[in-house]
Amino acid sequence: MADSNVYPPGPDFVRGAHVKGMEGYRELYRRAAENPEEFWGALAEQELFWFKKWHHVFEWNPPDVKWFAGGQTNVCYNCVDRHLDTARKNKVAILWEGEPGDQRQISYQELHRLVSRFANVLKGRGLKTGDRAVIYMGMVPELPVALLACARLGIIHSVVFGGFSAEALKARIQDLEAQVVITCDGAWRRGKEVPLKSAVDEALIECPAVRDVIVLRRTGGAVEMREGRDHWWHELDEGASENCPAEPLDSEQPLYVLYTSGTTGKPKGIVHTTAGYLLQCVMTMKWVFDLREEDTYWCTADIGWVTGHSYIVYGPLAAGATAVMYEGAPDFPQPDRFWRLIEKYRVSIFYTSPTAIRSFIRQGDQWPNGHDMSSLRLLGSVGEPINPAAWEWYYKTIGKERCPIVDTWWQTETGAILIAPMPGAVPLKPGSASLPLPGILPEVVDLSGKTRETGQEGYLVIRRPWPSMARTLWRDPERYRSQYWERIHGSYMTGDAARMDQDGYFWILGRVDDVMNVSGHRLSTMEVESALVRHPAVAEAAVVGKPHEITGQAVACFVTLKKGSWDRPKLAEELRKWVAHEIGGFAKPEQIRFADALPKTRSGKIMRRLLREIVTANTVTGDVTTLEDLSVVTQLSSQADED
Ligand code: 7RM
Repeated sequence: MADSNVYPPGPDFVRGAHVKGMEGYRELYRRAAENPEEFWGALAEQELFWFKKWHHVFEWNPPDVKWFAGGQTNVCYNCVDRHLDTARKNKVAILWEGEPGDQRQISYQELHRLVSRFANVLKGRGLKTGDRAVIYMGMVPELPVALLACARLGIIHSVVFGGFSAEALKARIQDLEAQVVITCDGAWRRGKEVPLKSAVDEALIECPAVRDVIVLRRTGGAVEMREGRDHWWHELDEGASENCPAEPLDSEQPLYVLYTSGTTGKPKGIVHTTAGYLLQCVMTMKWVFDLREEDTYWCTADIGWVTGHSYIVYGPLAAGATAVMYEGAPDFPQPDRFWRLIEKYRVSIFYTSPTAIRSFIRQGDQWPNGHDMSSLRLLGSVGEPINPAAWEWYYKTIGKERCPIVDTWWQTETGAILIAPMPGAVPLKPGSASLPLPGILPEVVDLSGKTRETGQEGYLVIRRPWPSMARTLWRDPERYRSQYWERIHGSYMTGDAARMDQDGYFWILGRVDDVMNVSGHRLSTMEVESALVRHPAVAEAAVVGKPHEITGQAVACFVTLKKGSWDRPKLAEELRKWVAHEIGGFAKPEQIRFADALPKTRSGKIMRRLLREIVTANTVTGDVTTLEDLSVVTQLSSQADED
């Protein structure tokens, strides 16, 4: 990762940009650092609608923080209602295309009607502020409608990505004690139906708190509807009134819980609240995406991940954008579906992941080259480090060397982008997320919390609270404190390694904990290990991330078996399917290796470093003096890859 090429912003881009030139960036950054209360207070007043003004900008008693305490607002009101007495009322909010090619254009006014009606449906089921809804749907317009309807009433929503299995869904419904599940009959993916409702049925066998299931008809596939519990969305919606005022809610009212992988087998329920979260989503739409009234903006993430929450739903809508939303796979019916959509809708801002970019590179330049993408003016990347080669390809082949690329570093926990270039101000260096946004104080430190020297690797921490940070973990404030705030006292521990160069640019190097990143999706090694040992044949399992050309990392598993005679190749295939069943298709291991024992220290700890070396280089070079049984390593490395 040499800091070879530097790309300063082009004069045309700078002219129209929200923040112009390095002086513009430095001035904002300085103001936020010197007086955060004044800085964020002024933005909150200017950018959000309030039912009642706050009395304090923030109150910080580590690790507890309150932003805009005493204030009352409503996220849905800010995303929808307040646009209705402006020229945006008939502007398209959501420009949707289904995988089969069906289309919908929903204006802010129409969105208001849809959301109000569905909020009344939820009210009609007896749901109120503080109740919980689990949402398990495909990428259809009713998904943002469901989120916004919950936000309108203060019902805490938790979206479970449609790629998660019934098992994973069940665990989330139970942890949250949700009263309602909102789902679809199915979703379209590569021309096939992903059955969602049947997964809900399977999950609900052990979820007594769920009173109602609301089912949107999307694919028309056959579903079972249980009398008294299951209701069709369209039937409930038919009689619902379009008058449903947004509830004035406390600034710190929980907005949603999003489960993400941590270092244990149990996913963490990240809790985001109302005012601070929304403010930082809106600000980053301007600072990072440089959003203008006339833009057509497209973030290709799934709403099941945090990127979809902040940058398909809440950020763009609060900023009054026209956002493209696409239901299906990028390569359906052909590898040029994304480029076709950019050409068709004249997309100007395009935000995707390095994994997607690398797979486009592999498919060949003829696919993008066959389309007129001259509408593009800004490109974005998120989810994992982007390697300079992929960056250069994105810049040249997609952006035609006209469009800045914003490499955005953030996490489910941070709520919004924290480190990224302001495109009209900050020169780009391929592979670096560049400089922190205003109000963000990142540092690279050693384990004692001491700042590392320029150019040295260390742990990435954030020194001061910011408005969109996670407030706690659902029903586990202790884990929140110890995981994030205790390791380096008083600082937020990101779990990423990084280094800062002589220009103050941050280079993110990846996770330092047992979290893998597969196609930009977070997955814990322990989660996969726990899934494996639930299989009757498995005695012990150890899982590591293996470098992968396209997906960044792939899941590699080391397994020891219980006594018995096993058909190993057959069992390996069965275990791969088993993990997909227990967690979801995206977690399917690439590789299963069998061993008589796993490499352990004398105290019994699995030596993951060795396993990582084995899957990367197929040999072990480092220190093995703490290893109990050296023959294990020989056995593991001599095994040919299963794939
Ligand atoms: C938004 C999101 C978070 C983890 C994070 C990093 C990695 C994300 C970048 C990145 C390098 C980036 N949330 N990560 N963005 N690494 N450069 N621009 O992805 O909670 O699912 O994952 O993803 O390791 O800690 S997430």
